[in-house]
Amino acid sequence: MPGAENAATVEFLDNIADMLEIKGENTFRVRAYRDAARQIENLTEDIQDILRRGELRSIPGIGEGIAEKLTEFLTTGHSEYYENLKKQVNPGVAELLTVPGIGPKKARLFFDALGIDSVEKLQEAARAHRLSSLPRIGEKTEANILASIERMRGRGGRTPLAPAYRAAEKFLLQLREFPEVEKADLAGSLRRMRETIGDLDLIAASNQPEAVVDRFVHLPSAISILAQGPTKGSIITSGNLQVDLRVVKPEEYGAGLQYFTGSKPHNIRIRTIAEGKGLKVNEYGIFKADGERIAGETEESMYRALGLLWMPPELREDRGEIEAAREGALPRLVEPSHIKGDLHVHTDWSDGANSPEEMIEAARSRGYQYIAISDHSVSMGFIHGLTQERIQEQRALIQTLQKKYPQIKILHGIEVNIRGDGSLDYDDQTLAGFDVVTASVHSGLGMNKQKMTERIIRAIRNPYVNIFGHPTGRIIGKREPYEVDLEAVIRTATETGVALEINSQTDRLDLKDTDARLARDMGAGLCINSDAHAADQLDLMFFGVETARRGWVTPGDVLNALPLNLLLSRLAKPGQVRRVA
Ligand code: DGT
Ligand code: CA
Ligand code: CA
Ligand code: ZN
Repeated sequence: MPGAENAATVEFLDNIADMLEIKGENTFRVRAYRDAARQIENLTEDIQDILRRGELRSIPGIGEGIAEKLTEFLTTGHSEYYENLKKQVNPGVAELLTVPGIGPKKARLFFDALGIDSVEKLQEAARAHRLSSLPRIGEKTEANILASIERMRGRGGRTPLAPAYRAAEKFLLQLREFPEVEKADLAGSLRRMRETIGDLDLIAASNQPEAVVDRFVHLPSAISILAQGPTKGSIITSGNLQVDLRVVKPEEYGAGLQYFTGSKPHNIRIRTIAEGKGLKVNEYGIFKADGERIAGETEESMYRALGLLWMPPELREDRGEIEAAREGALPRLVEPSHIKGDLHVHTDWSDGANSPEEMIEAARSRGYQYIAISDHSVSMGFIHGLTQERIQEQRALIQTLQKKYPQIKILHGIEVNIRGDGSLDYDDQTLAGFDVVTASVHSGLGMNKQKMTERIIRAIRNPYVNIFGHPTGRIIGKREPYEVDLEAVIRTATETGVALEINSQTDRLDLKDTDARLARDMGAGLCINSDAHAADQLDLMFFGVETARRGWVTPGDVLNALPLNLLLSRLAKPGQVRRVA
């Protein structure tokens, strides 16, 4: 793929420049490699094609020396010069470049002045305030370096979507208030709503980018500045998140938004399509060979210039969206406004924080048509799973509350535990008494794949089960999904009409995007639930919907996108006549 080969060449040249800089070579030589890298980054054509025509030297900034090295690299995948250069640089010093905010100049300074040749030693030196004793290194820089290293080491590096999104939204509100800012949006993985976020990317349109960056890096929530340049800034928040801001000209906003939203694989495909049409695409726009700019003000214009429809950011992962956009076959994705109710919320009758009435009021204030109070079942004794007696008491309470809240339909639901053998916590007669039954696995997670698959299939073949809760049991960053033949489960769910849940809890998002897509493709129904354990958690629904969107899910696939009358007929018990809408 042309994009990939060109990208590798850019990296090769930047690495050479880094090594030269660490060595303290003449700045003009360093700059020559950097300039060459930038030129290749902007090529509209495969560098191998240029090499084949013997025209490397026609690329501006590529002289004889660099052309020779490129030829060797591109024909053999190897460079004698670079290998030698690497040998001349202490590998520990090169490792310092992996710390955000440390470039070759600083790495060299730390090595020369303090003998620092590992990230470990750098951390020690920063802790002992030895860095700030150096010229041009202030206490603030020292603190930033320490924070960067701690971040690198501290966690796996990725933050769950919900907290990252909330933090980014606050920044966005502040950015939009800056007098120099015309518009601002999320970008990167956050705009694509990936389940975890590496760093937060924001983009703003302004004719005074420097002023915007300056305000941004000095926001009170920025505890340290990683980088501050004429068009970009990068900070760390008190919550230990990295936030990157790019500022582009208003007329280049669409191009910038498209580029910095990614994903990288999506952008590589976009660039390849452009190259096929003799066009060049970058963060400033789309250009003809003669330099004329034909798109860039809006994202739509960018995609249109390439013969594609605009596509929602959640789809931009190179998972078939480009073909669909070309053929006009993009899915009509589910939206938060399509959701008519929540079928999985807990109360203080089991492990929730709020009373049924508080949950009902919260659902009503969100404009829902229905809500299912759905606490845990009896085997979850340690969190007050409902006994037969308490089921009846709760049902009576719901009937009373229904009279008090006629505007919303209150369903009596249950999250019934799937036992080790696939039987359920209650007998059929008890299950038949609930309006909606969600069956979930909460124990015996270490079972082998065949047993687990049989267990789940038996459970969802129970005619009283409507929803299979958090189907893979994963906890993001903490627990892998249990071993299960998910396709066999989806097939059974499709046959029996059981909806697979997309659980919206921050650390679950289960089904995840690609599994939701699989379920949808296999014709299974889905149900997006908050699994709220407190009233404000009803808002987590948003992240479940976003996960569904990443799975190409349409409103027609979603049980709780149905209006109440259709939902009720779908939930009719076996033997009961299905109500006609
Ligand atoms: P993350 O931060 O790991 O959750 O993932 P992203 O997708 O937010 O990645 P990030 O923050 O490194 O970059 C933001 C976007 O900028 C990325 O989605 C696409 C674009 N981008 C960054 N570097 C490159 C690159 O080398 N080539 C291309 N084509 N696009 C890039
Ligand atoms: Ca990012
Ligand atoms: Ca970034
Ligand atoms: Zn559960």
